[in-house]
Amino acid sequence: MSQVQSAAKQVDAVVVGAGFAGMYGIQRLREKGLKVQGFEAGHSVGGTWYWNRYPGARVDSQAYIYQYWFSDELIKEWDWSERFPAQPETEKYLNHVADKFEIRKDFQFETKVEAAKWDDGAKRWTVTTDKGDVVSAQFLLMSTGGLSAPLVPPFKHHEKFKGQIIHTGRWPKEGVDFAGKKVGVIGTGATGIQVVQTIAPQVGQLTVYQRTANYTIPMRNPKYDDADRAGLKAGAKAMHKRVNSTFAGFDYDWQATDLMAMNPEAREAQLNEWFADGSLGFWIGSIQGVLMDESINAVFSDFVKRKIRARVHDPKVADLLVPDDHGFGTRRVPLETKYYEAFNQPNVKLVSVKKTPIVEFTERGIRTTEGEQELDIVIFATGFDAGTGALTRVDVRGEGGQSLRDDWNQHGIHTTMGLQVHGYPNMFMTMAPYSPAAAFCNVPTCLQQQVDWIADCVDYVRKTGKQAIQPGAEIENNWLAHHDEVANLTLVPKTNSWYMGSNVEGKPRRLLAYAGGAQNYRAVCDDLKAKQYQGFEIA
Ligand code: NA7
Repeated sequence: MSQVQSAAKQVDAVVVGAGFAGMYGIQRLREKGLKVQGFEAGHSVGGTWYWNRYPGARVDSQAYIYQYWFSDELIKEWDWSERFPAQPETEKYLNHVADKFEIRKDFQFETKVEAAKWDDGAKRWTVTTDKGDVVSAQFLLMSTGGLSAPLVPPFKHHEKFKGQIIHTGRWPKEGVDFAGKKVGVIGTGATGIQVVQTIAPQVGQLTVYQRTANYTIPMRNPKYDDADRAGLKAGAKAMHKRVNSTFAGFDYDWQATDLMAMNPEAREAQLNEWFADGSLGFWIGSIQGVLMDESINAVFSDFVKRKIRARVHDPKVADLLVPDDHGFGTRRVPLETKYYEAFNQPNVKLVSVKKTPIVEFTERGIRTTEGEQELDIVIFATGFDAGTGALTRVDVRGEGGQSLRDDWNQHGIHTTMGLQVHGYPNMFMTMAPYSPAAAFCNVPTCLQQQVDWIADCVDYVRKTGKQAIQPGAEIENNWLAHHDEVANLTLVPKTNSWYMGSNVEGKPRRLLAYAGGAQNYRAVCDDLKAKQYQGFEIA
């Protein structure tokens, strides 16, 4: 053991991040008898649902599939208020879980992990934090979130602006008063859309800076009554089984409908029926051809464009809000509520930064090629360095002192099923690239599956008296080849978005999420476990 390690606090596993996955990681690893130490930068649990407290933040998955399955008692006692709960409710749920299962006692909050270094001799990780902690652990679980490293584009003279600048992913706990204010929102992804539709009725004046128009689906969000809740709770077991068996971890799945064989009226009626569900079911619960076949995709794209256009009064504004450079569903499809109606308000202005780019920030606001707009507050809804950002912002050093950041920069991002990386023994990840969890999944479904697999793998290593496990180079290369093959069967790589890493300058362009289906991914993971991690190096 090195000197650093002997002086360090000794645990079996360090868990980084107290979001959905990290909390469950603590729970599962404890059950396996491990002594765990969690670290979380926020001052409480929640992860995404702690940081993203911007106005309008809300899940796009139905409440009763956006939860933990490990405790029947928890399912029975927790009452969701509506189909798509807002951020405070999900945060409250996660706090309730943390209290009930005493998750907090194993977490140190307001503490950022700065570095994690693998010791080849001791076969342990040394984890250091910004608070001076040094912890030695056999296993490291990086449950750092797939959408948790905020991106702030380098706008010229950003620092000159005298007003307030806020990134949605770092929203102030005390809230923001918009009354009478001139507000600018940059970005119109799932987040920007939620912000705009929520603050449009509150602000003095709103200017929305849009680069790419997105396809959307109107959210249908009924409140649940006691009878709804009782029914959903009674069906929880079946629902759990169902979400584990579908392509994207939702309760809906691809249908066998032959849309293209229908006459135009029947086709329109079918599309309307899917659309009316008011969920992502129109996208990933319709037909798989929407993601695979250009002509089917064009039918969906045309349908949604017509729906958008019909809601916007000014045809020139509608022209800007209708996507013109990609097909439906090839980037994340946000659910919206009265988003388009916001642009019918006289105090809301849409600026296409494709047509009139942002030149610079000024003391008073933002200057585009069209002129200066005075602003009191600028909201950056500019997204995240998805999949990798939270991992590479920590100085992770694997075998031989290899830096994960440099490794991925030099050799491209590589993982085995988003669970481990060759060269980084005993480091496990959730929501990392090349698993469905990275994007194509109802996140809690895939996170729980990943954490279960990780806990079993760790348990296997311990029970067999071994010290370390990592994927071999061959299995990793095979997974990447399979990942690429499946990705290229879809239309997604044709479009730029965080799915492809193209929102981050210099990031290698490759589909972040495994597109072969969450249920198939689960089967591959189960098979690996059954075959005692064949293809992995266990020492
Ligand atoms: P997204 O989906 O990455 O959206 C970010 C938005 O910010 C998007 O409209 C971007 O335009 C825009 N953006 C980014 N940089 C710039 C610059 N420099 N200038 C103008 N506009 C810019 O992030 P979200 O937070 O909305 O959503 C992330 C996920 O969280 C979401 O998919 C859900 O899964 C939950 P672009 O489209 O790149 O042209």
